[in-house]
This record gives sequence, structure tokens and C-alpha cells, in this order.
Amino acid sequence: MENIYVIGHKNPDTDSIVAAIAYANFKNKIESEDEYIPVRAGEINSETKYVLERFKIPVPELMTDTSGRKIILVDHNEMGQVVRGTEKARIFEIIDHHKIGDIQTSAPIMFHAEPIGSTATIIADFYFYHKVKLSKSMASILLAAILSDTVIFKSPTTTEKDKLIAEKLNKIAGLDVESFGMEVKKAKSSIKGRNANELIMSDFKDLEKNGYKYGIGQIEVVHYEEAVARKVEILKELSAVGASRGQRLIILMVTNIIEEATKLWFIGDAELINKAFKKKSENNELFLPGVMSRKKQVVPLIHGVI
Ligand SMILES: [Mn+2]
Repeated sequence: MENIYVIGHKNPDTDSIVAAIAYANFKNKIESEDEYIPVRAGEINSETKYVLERFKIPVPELMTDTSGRKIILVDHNEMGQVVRGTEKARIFEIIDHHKIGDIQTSAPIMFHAEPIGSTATIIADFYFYHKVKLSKSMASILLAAILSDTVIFKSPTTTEKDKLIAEKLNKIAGLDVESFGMEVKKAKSSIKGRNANELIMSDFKDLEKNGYKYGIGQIEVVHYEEAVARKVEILKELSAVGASRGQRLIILMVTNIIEEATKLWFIGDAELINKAFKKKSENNELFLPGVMSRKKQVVPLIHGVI
């Protein structure tokens, strides 16, 4: 019997944490040879805290170094998003819904990637496919993760499969999906009582293309006012965060989930931003109607011009 740790990305979001919990639980149910343990790669955000507390699921232990460990990666497959020591860990499996990144392994592994809205969708599908029983609380947190990552099915990353799996999960969870989704999103969208650094880092990704280092944070709001009132403070902190990470461009997406639009605030390379979005930014800001997804609507455009 060996311990195999299931871990999501740094700056974990709800999908990353729930995927680790649900996949470890799934593996423990279908095999008895090893012990699968969910762990987290960082502090959980307010949304994840709300979801786990509501369904009485314990917060996974923190693991900041995986060297020498046996691990399974969920919800990421890029070296920029792993914790320390991963190059010295043994990766057994990867389950993800992002583009294929730069992780290399020394042995063949199970690598399951699908271009869909959330890792939770893939994992819930495993339960259904293998007819493994899902408890009400496990079905509920998987549903929460799908609603979180797809922004209640509004994000362009949403697929029919996400909706279908969510529907199947809700046969067990028995929730009002739309209002449950709003409750989940609202748990994260409050910016009151959080300093600029916490806002930027709450859902932040370090990115790199051809040696060009940049970073994108994202916050979701139900109206812009509160964030706009703090724009100067936030831009100042963006600048500090970028400098400390050696990034030439640093972005915060302020995404309005009701209006389905994003105010993109940034420090650095305005020319690159203008070129990527074919629009002229003003006062370190670009308004992007219809844009909600960092992965699908922002990163590819920036990579297109780097
Ligand atoms: Mn995800």
C-alpha cells in the first residue's frame, strides 16, 4: 500500500480542489492496492471554502513540495502551475481540460485531456461510466465546480457534455442549479475586505511564451462599481506583483458575470495588448464585451502576438 497524492494547480480554484477530492475518492473506490489522498497546492479561495463548508467536505491538506512523491495532476499540465519538487516526483496520471503544456514524464502514464468546461466534468463522467456510486455531497461539490469553471454555463468554454453531466449530477444533488450557481459565484465575487494583492492573486496564472513572461489574474464581479473605485490601488499592486515575478506584462481581468464582459486592466506592454485585441487601450484598460474566459478568449490572443 502506497500513498498517491492527487493535486491541482497552484492558486487553486474550486475545480482544482474538487477534482482532487473527487478523483482520489473515485480511485479509492475502484482499487484497493494504494491509498489516494487529495492535497491542495495553496490556500483555498472564498468560493471553495463556501462549497466545502456547505457540503461538510474537509479541506485537503496543503502540499507545497512533491519531490519524491507519487502524484496525479488534475486541472493542469504545465510546469508553471505545479508546486516545488514536481520535476522530482513520479507523475502517474494527468487529468485536465487545458491545452497540452510542457510536462514531461520518464515513464508512460495515463493522460486524459478533454476540451471541455471543467475537470470536474471529466471526473464525474468517470463515476457514471464505471457505475461508481456518488454520494449526495460529492455530486454537489462536483456540480459546484462545473458551475464555477463554466460561470454557470455562460463561459464559451462550456460544452454540451458539461451541461449533460451537470444534469446527471443534479439528479443526485437535488439543487436548483441556476440559483446554486449564483450562490457559488457570489461567494467569490465579493471584493470587500480584501486587499489589492489578495484580489489579484485569488485566481492568478503565471504564463510564458517564447521566453516572454507574463501573468493574468481574474476576479468575477456582479457589478463593476466596487472594483472601479479601487482601480488606482489595484494598478499599483499589479505593477508590484509584475516586478516581483519578473513579468513584462501583468493583467487583471475584472469579469462581470451578469453583463458577460471583462474590463482588462494591465501594467506593461500596452502595444502588445492593443495588437492582441485589435483595440486601443486607454488608461491601462481595455473593455472587452463578451469576454469571460482567460483560457479561451485572452491567452490565445496574447500568444498570437508574442
Ligand atoms: Mn478547471
